[in-house]
Order: sequence, then C-alpha cells, then structure tokens
Amino acid sequence: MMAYITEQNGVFPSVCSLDCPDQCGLLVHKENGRIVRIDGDPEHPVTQGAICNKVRNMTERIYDKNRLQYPLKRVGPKGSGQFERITWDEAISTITAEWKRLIEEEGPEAILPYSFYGNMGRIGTEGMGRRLFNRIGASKLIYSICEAAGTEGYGYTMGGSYGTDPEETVHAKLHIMWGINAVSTNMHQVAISEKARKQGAKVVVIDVHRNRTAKWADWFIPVLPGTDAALALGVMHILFAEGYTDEAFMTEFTVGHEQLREHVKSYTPELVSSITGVPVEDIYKLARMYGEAESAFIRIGNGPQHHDNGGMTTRAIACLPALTGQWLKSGGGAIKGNGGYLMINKPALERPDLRAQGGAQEINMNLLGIALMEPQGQKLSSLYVFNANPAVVAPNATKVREGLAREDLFTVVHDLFLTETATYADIVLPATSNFENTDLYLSYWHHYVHLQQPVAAPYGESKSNSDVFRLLAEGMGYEEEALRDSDEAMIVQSLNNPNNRNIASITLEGLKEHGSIKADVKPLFPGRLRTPSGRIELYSAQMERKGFPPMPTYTPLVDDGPYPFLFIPTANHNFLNSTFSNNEKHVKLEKTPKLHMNRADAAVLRIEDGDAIKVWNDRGDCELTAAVGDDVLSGVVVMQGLWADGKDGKALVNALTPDRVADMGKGATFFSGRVQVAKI
Ligand SMILES: Nc1nc2c(c(=O)[nH]1)N[C@H]1C(S)=C(S)[C@@H](COP(=O)(O)OP(=O)(O)OC[C@H]3O[C@@H](n4cnc5c(=O)[nH]c(N)nc54)[C@H](O)[C@@H]3O)O[C@H]1N2
Ligand SMILES: Nc1nc2c(c(=O)[nH]1)N[C@H]1C(S)=C(S)[C@@H](COP(=O)(O)OP(=O)(O)OC[C@H]3O[C@@H](n4cnc5c(=O)[nH]c(N)nc54)[C@H](O)[C@@H]3O)O[C@H]1N2
Ligand code: SF4
Ligand SMILES: [Mo]
Repeated sequence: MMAYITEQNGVFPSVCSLDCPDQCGLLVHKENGRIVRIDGDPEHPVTQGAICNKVRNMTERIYDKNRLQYPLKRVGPKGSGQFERITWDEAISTITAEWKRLIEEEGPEAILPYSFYGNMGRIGTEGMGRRLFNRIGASKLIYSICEAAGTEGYGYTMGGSYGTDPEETVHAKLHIMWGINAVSTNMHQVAISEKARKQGAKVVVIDVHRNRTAKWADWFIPVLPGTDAALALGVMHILFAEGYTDEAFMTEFTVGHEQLREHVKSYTPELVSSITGVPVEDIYKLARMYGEAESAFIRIGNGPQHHDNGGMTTRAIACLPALTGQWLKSGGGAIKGNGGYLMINKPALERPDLRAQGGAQEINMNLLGIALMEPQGQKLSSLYVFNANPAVVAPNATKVREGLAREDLFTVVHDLFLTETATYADIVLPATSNFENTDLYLSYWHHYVHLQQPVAAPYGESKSNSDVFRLLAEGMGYEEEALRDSDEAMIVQSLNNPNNRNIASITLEGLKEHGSIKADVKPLFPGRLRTPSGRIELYSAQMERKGFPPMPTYTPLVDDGPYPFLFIPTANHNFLNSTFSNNEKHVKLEKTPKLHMNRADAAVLRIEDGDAIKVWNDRGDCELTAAVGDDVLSGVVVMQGLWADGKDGKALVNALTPDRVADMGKGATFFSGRVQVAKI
C-alpha cells in the first residue's frame, strides 16, 4: 500500500474526508509526486463522478502557501500569531512536561481535548486521541456541536440514526427538504431527487431562506424559525382529519397513534398558521400532497435542529412518515442521519477502559467559553485542539476567545493551518492532510464504508493525528500496548462489531481490494426498531420519564432579549464550516459575507442592498453587507458561512450566537439568537 505514496505519477482511489454526508469516492491524479487534480470517482455508485466545487479546488488548499510545515512555539501575545519554528522533539517534550506537571499539581481533569470532525477519518478522530486522553484521565468533551439535539429527538421516535437508504429515494414521488440547504450541503441527494423529478416526482423545500435549494424546488414554503414542530403537527392534524392515515401500518408498527390522533386535534391549521407564518391554505396543500403521494421522502437538516427546541422539532417531523405508512413504500421515509447502520466497535476503538478513575468531568463543547471562564467544576489549565476551530465555530465566540487568551491556559493546536484558534496556542503542530494518512470513513447518509490509503507523502514535517498521539503517549511514559497500535490495527478492531451485523462482512482486506464496500443493510420494516417498544414511538414513555412531553409538541424558542430580528447564521456553498475560509480561491468564489433581510425591514431601517451594516446583541457584534429582497420573511435575517475572521476580522457570526443548550442532546442553538441591525 505504500505504493500509492511512492508512485510519482498516476490516478489513485481516495475518499473525501470532509464533514459532509455525501462522503464521495475520489480519484486523485498525481504528477511528479504532487497531487494535481481531484475528481469524483465515476464508478462510485453514489458519487457517480460528480463532486462539489470545494473539493475540485482542494489542491489549492493542500499546497496553499500558508499550510503549516513545522511545529511552532508562541513568541508573542496570545492571539497575535507570532510564532517561531521548533523541532518535533522540543514540541513533544514541552507538551508532556507541562501535562506531567499539571497532572501532579492539579489532577488530570485540568486537561481537556477539544476536537470535532474536520477530518471524518474515524481512526484519526476517535482512535489514538481518545485512548491517550482516557489513559491520562482528562476531562471528557461532549461532542454536541453538530447533530446532537436532532439525533436524540429522532431517536425517541425511530430508535436511533436509522432512516431510508438514500439510493432508494430515487423511487419516492415526493421529496421534502426540511431545513436543509441540500444543493450546498448534500448535493448527491439533490442529484438523486432530481432524477426522481425527471420521472414525475415533486420537490418541496421548507426553510427560512429562499436559498439555492429553495430556488431549485417545485414549491418553497417559507416558515418562521423554530416553528417547524407546529407545522408538522398541523400536517398531522389534517392527515388524521381527512383520512389519509394508514391504520394498518400504525397498528402494526407504532405505539400511541390513538393518543396522537387526539393530541393533534388542537393543532388546527389556523393556530399553526399563526405560529409558523405559513398560510392556512398552504398547510392544507402540503398535508394533502403528503397524504396523496404514492411515496414520500423527508430529508431533515440542521435547520429545525439548531434551535432551543431542536430535539423536539426533529422528533415531531420524524413521526410524519409513520402516519401514512411511508416506511413500507419504495423510497419513502426520512433521513435525519444514517450513522446507526455503520456503527463500528467504539469501545474497541476508544478504549474507555484505559481510564483508571472511570468517570471525569464532562465539558459540553458548545459551552467552551463558560468552561474556560466560569468553570463549574475543576478549572481547565490545558487545551489540546485538533480537527476543529472553536475560535470560529463555537457559539458565543467572544467568550471563547476570552478563554483562549487566558495566560494560565496551556494550549496546543494541531491543524493544517494557523487557524484563528491556533493563534492563541502555545504550541502549534502541523497536520497531514487526509490524502497523506491511512483511515476508515463511514458516511452518515449513504451506506458505504471507505478506506483511505496514503496517496501522497506528508507535507513538510507534518504528522497525522494518530502519529502525534502515539508520540505524546510515549513522551508521557505510558506503556500500554493499546497506545502503540497501528492505524490498520485500529481499523481491524473497529470493524469487528458483534452488535452490528450490517458491517459483518466488511474487512480491512476487502476495503484494500475494493476501496469502498456497501454495508449489508436490511430494510427497517418489517422489523424491530431499537426503541424500548421495538416500534415507532409516536407516544414515548421514555421521554415522559425524562420530563419531556411524551407526544410531539410545539414549544416556542427561548426569549433571547429585546432585539427585533431572529439571526440565522448557516453554512455556505464554498466553505465547509470554517474550512476553506482561509483559502483564497474559495473566499473569492463566495465573494462577501452577506446578511439577507426583508425589503420591508430594510426600508424601516433605511438600509439598501449592498450597504455596510453592523449586526449586534449583548454578546457581540459583526459587520456584514446587506442583501435586501424577498428571500427571508420579515423579522428574520440570514447569514451564510463561517467566515473565520472574514473581511477585516469583522465577520465572526458566532460572536452573536447563544451558548444556551437545546432541549435535547446538550445541542447547539446557533439559530435561536436575536440581533439588531443598522447601517454603518
Ligand atoms: N457547502 C457546505 N456543505 C456542508 C457544510 C458547509 O459548511 N458547507 N457543513 C457540513 C456540516 S458539518 C453539516 S452538519 C451539514 C449541514 O447542512 P444543513 O443541514 O443544510 O445545515 P445548514 O446549512 O446549517 O442549515 C440548513 C437550513 O436550515 C435553514 N433553517 C434555519 N432555521 C430553520 C428553521 O427553524 N426551520 C427551517 N425549516 N429551516 C431553518 C437554513 O436557512 C438552511 O437553509 O452540511 C455539511 N455540508
Ligand atoms: N454559526 C454557526 N456555527 C456553526 C455552524 C453553523 O451552522 N452556524 N455549524 C456547526 C457544525 S454543524 C459543525 S459540525 C461545527 C464544525 O466545526 P469544526 O469541526 O471545528 O469545523 P471546521 O471549522 O471545518 O474546522 C475543522 C478544522 O480541522 C482541521 N483539520 C482537517 N483535517 C485535519 C486533520 O487530519 N488533523 C487535524 N489535526 N486537523 C485537521 C481543519 O484544517 C480545520 O481547521 O461548526 C458548528 N458551528
Ligand atoms: S465535500 Fe461533500 S460533496 Fe464535496 S467532495 Fe466531499 S463529500 Fe463530496
Ligand atoms: Mo455539522
């Protein structure tokens, strides 16, 4: 397998490492040892040769002049970006000496690893790093920044992250994109839905913004932010009232449909319209379309979920397919996330047994600023950041940066670039790109498992996450075998999951031969779900025990203060979270950070299209360019993209976002903040 690295010229199989549901099969073209082009793999059944613009321009990023090549130590104030080159030996000995001192003087929970899925490779994210920090006995991070609220909510209804096979959705006759900007964030679902559309299917988009996906749809339904549960309940009201429900399906496969029938009587179309801003006749039209569709598929995105009520909203939407028996129809059902099907052996990979004390304090990654500035438990004195850029992506960024600026916080950042977070580090370590590593990739949307074998040599002195953790374990003087396992050994351990038959026949050898393999996923129905009852839980006793309403219920957003606009800072087309926001080509394609606002609101504030504007609340402020029109409802403003420090360092949207947690999963509430806007 070293062959891929040593070959100077040729085309090599690869997989996209980005945190994107599509997880594309790639072909990497090399000339004279350098990657010169990246294409979609035409043989990959889901990718079918098509990839996004972001990754077609990936070579610009891997050979960007600013890519880190050497370890660095800080020589100026935190945040200033002044660093000096050091050797790996010095870097590792500085970090381990400081950690040994902290463990001795303050205890191991003074150390917090902070990571996410900047590279989705499971070995690099969940392997040696988790093992090392378990062995240390460090504070535990709760990985709640992305899908946590919705995953918990969907799970109450469906028993886990199990939905429709996206390849089957080509047969669905109605495709509802519910709070997902799929044209930008799940382009192969759009390709499949488009194919279905050519065979007569209809596409409906329910969103707060007439974005690229809304413009592609047959019908765009604008909804007020955070009100989707009410809309779903209104649709249920009509489905029951007008006899569209599939009684046989509900009787056999659900719990609580009789209670639900009673429960939704109060969600009249008139009431739902007053909550959601959707006209009464459109609620009827949507419900009848759904009820009459031969088969209907709902793709549930982050929109409903990144709110105070995100868990319950996702649960409510997830109930809909059961009412009309969609789960037995070709291509019908829903996808929130399909991660459950490809579940690997997490304990074998992460080795929680290496933790001498068992438990440790848990730090919610959405509350990093609070954890650093107003600790509830043990004070944090060291932070190790990899695969993540919290100074840009975490909510309440002002507080996060105050925390990162603490002189008594020893911070290490491992990344490919000197990110905004890295500018606060004491030690910066250069990371290899995914193309330089061995790793295992599991999509959370389609059913394929991929292997990445290194296709290029490490850039400069960069090292993979696993390699750095192995060095740190050695430097700490730890002798456990598990801290020396190779990446391939960890792949073998992960794939051996007796609790998941879907991946039983997938082996490292098989992956080496084929690159990717589709898991052997059986249809969900007929079958037993992983809910307590084994059925779809329209009524959830489990939720009731936890203090939630047992039925899907609309709960309004939390009062976020006296500011007139709900502020929705979402993903954009050419970045991936903050990744690419520092790469010239991608920034150029995205042009400027804009705030979309309604014409009527702009007129009152005397703001015109293209004006420089200030957006603020109690948490912070940022400067953007006004995009005035009819793409958002009055009272709503939408911004796209995590612009890092953006134009002149002033487009940091997370300076404004709340660090409250959602109703479920300790999830993020990026979209539930309020702001004021004014012309500069
Ligand atoms: N190009 C690109 N692709 C990406 C990413 C990226 O940054 N850029 N990020 C990746 C990651 S990590 C993830 S998790 C996914 C996220 O992908 P998506 O699920 O598409 O998430 P967002 O774009 O954040 O938000 C989805 C949509 O929800 C809408 N919305 C906001 N609030 C509400 C609401 O209350 N109700 C409704 N109905 N809609 C609402 C927004 O306008 C937006 O169109 O995409 C992945 N793919
Ligand atoms: N306002 C607002 N904030 C959001 C969101 C939103 O919609 N709105 N979306 C949220 C969501 S859904 C998510 S998932 C989070 C994502 O938040 P993050 O996971 O922090 O995502 P990125 O900003 O892409 O940062 C990933 C970093 O990992 C680095 N990296 C890539 N590969 C490797 C590697 O192999 N090793 C190491 N050590 N580093 C590597 C990249 O260079 C990059 O700097 O952001 C959240 N923040
Ligand atoms: S970011 Fe998504 S669409 Fe683009 S290449 Fe990667 S997996 Fe495919
Ligand atoms: Mo995400």
